[in-house]
Amino acid sequence: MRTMNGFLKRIRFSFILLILVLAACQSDAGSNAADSVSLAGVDDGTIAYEELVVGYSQIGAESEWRTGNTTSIKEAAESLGVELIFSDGQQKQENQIRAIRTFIAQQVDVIGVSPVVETGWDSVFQEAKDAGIPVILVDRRADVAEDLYASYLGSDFVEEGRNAAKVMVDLLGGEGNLVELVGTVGSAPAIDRYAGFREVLQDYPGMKIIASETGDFTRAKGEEVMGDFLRLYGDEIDAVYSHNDDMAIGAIRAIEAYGLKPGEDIKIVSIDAIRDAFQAMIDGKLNATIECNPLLGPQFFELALKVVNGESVPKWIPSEEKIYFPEDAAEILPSRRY
Ligand code: GYE
Repeated sequence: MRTMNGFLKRIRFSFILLILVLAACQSDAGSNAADSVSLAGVDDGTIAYEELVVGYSQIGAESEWRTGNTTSIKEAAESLGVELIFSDGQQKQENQIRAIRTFIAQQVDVIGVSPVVETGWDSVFQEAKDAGIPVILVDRRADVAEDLYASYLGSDFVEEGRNAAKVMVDLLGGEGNLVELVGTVGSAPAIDRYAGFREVLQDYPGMKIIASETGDFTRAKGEEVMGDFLRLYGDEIDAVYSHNDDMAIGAIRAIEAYGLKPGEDIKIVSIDAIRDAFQAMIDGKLNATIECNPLLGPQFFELALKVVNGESVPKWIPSEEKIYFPEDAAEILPSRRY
C-alpha cells in the first residue's frame, strides 16, 4: 500500500537519525554534547517533499480544464517526490467524502480537495481536523468555517464573471438577448460566475438574460441545453455566456446544427481558456475566453509542505488570469499547456 510506503519512509528516516545521534554520542561520549544536540537538530520536526504523504480528492474529469488540473497535480507530485494518493470523485460529493474519510484512516499528512459543490463539508472537514490533518481547498471553495481549512488556492470566479460581462457588453454594444450556460449547480464557480456577470449587467438594462440553465460544465450537456434554447428562442438569441469553454464548444455545435453561425450570428463568451477555445477563436466561432488557471500542482504542494511544517499561510492564494480574444489566438495557442 502506498501510504504504508510513506509511513515506512518516515520510520526509516527517524531510524537513521537515531543511529546518527547515537553514533555521535558514543564516539565522543560526554565531552561533545554539542554534536549530539546539533545532530538532533537535523530532525527539527520539519518534513521534506520526499516524506510528504498527500491525499487528494479530485472532482472528476468533466472538462478539459479538469484534466489539465489533474495532470498538473500528478506531474508536480512525481517531480517533487511527494507520495500522492489520488481519488477521482466522478462528480459526486458522496465519493469525495468517502475518499476524505479513507485519507483520514490512512493518516496522510495533508488532504487536498476540490469540492464539487460548496455546501455539506462541515462534518468531514471536522473529522479531518479532529485527526490533526490539515485540509487545503484547491480550485473550488467550500462554504465552511475558516478554522476547518488551512488555505484556499484558486481563482476569483466572481471577477471572471465580471470580466465576461464587460466583454459581452462591448461585443453587443450594450444591448441584446443573452442565454446563459451555467456550470454545476451549487458549485463555487457556477455561483460566483453567475453573480459576477449580473453585477456588471445591472448597469446595462438593454442586456437581457432571457434563459439560464445548467450544462454541468460538460460539452454534451452544453450542446443539449443550447439546442433547447434555440428551439425555444431561435434567432432572438444574440449571445451566449457560458461558464466554461467546454459547454461553449457544445453550444457551437448546437448553433451550427441549427443553421446559424457561432461567433457571428450568435456571439459567445466563455471561461477557462483551454486549447480548444483558442482553436474555436481561430475558426471565428468564439469571441473571447476568460482565463481560469488549472495548473495548480506546484503551488499546491508548496502550500501543503508549508502547512504541514506549521508555517503560516494566507487564507486565500488567488491565481493570476487574463482575457483572450480571437486576434491573438493563433499566436498564443502553441504555448497553451491545457
Ligand atoms: O471552469 C470548469 C471545470 O472549478 C474552475 O470546473 C473549475 C471549473 C472550470 O469543470 O471547466
